[in-house]
Amino acid sequence: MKLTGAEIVCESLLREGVDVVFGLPGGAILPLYGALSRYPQLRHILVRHEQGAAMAADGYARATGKVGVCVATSGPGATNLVTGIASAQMDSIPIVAITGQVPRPAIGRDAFQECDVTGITLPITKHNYLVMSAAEIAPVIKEAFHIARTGRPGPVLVDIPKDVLQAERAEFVWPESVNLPWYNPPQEADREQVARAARLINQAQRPVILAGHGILISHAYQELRQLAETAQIPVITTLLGISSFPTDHYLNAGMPGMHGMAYASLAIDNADLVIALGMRFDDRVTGRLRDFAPNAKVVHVDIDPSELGKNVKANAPVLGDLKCVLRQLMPLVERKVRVDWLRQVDTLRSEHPSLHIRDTEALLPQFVMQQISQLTDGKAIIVTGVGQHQMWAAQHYGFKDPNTLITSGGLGAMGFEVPAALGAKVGCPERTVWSIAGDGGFQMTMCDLATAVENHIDVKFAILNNGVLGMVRQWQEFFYNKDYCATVYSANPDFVKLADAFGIPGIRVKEKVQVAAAIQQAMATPGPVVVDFIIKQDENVYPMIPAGESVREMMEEPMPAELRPGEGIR
Ligand SMILES: Cc1ncc(C[n+]2csc(CCOP(=O)(O)OP(=O)(O)O)c2C)c(N)n1
Repeated sequence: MKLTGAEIVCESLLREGVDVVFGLPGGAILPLYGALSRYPQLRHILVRHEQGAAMAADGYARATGKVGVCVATSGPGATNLVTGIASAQMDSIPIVAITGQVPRPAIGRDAFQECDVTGITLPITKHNYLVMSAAEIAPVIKEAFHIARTGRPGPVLVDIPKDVLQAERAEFVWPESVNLPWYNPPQEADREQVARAARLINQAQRPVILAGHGILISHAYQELRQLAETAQIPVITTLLGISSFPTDHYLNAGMPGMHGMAYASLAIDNADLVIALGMRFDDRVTGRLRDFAPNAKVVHVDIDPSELGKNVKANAPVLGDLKCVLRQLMPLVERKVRVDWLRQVDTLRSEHPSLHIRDTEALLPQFVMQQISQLTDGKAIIVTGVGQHQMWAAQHYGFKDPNTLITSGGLGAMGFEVPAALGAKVGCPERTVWSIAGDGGFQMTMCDLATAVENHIDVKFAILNNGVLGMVRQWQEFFYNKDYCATVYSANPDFVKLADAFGIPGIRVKEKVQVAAAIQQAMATPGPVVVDFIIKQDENVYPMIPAGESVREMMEEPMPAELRPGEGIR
């Protein structure tokens, strides 16, 4: 029996195991919505802005490990997806975006709501397609999912003209396999490359592991732990690598870089070997490249050949899937006891207590994060926006399980926290999900509170409300002579009343003593809840390595009296 293009899309999504799509309709994509209503197995979650659809698909993908799907109409619908797609590309997240396009005869005529979305998204997708016949839809969708989820994952966009969705019928044939001779993501690594890496690891006196997002993507947590424990190597996790190694493990040496723990950056500075696993030497990690890990040789394992040597030249580059490579590597790695080096890292940790929270009356955001961590036992999924709160969440939440920090690391897109949290909760309904927002980012996508209410998505929305674009304010304080131009939000809405307007509870917290009770109340209340924490406005994130500088220029918070040797104890 012949099906319409729209029906073929639905059948194909079902074959790919899709059970939920995030989207918002419009003219060019309407035929797909006409078909969707006949496919109740495909749950459609109607967002309030297409950026939310892309980011929800991203959150869903990160939380579940499956491909997230978003749908938008042509023109403005498609362009509204762009920030979410770019974020997914930077962070290697598998999503498939399906967009409607104007009918084939109208393409290239500046038709109403026409835009060249394959052109626009070419540099921010792993691959994209303009599908010009109904017969191509099934093979294209099969390929799109395959490309999105394999190798280094990433977003794939499928643009389908309205008449292909609606008017054309074709036989639905689900291909048995994909035929992509040009696309062969590596699995096992070359044995000589692995042997060279093993030799460097065995020879090293002061090695550190820099664990990135690749550990999570390739499910290599056990292998990472085995390597670290066997060779007694401290594990430093990048922002996107957080939760790939338990925070409370004795070998966890924190997060490096611009707002990482001082001891992590200093450990890299002292190391004689950096073992970089599935990370890309982002500038927020390395600072000034010529001063990064000045005494270290480098082993770099990655699945993407373009990452090897891109920012940091490796003495032992290894191309392959991390899980496979670590399994190849382990039999070659010698068991070690490294008393001196681990003691040195411990000394750095006690001399640079980056995670100490000052004992003050003021409501500090670090304290709020620490309380959320304790009251969720480190087992919630934490979805952040971008800014100071993102760094406080990364620093002060004690992540126990893999894939539990969801954040826009590469693109750094404010507004990610609300929709991505919705996607995470839809994907993992059994888990507690906290969205951690700044008052700035929250206002970018808070319209999707309605999506939470309408679809009964039980996310707890914390706002670390400082009344400013905090991270930018901090840069102005440090680097722009305290010229606070355009960073003060003097007319924020009342977020408790706002929650009420959406029909959900809102709790305001102004005092330290109210924090724990508010968190508990939010978690005891079924359904979405907003908690507005009014935090100290001018609190800064420490440590800070200024952009383009090195660990030598790191700004640390002055050591509090209670931690100074010989002081504080009377
Ligand atoms: C979409 C977008 N626009 C601008 C920025 C630049 N930016 C980075 S952090 C930040 C401030 C964030 O403010 P808020 O969400 O209130 O969080 P806070 O830093 O106060 O915790 C801005 C404007 C960005 N990252 N993303």
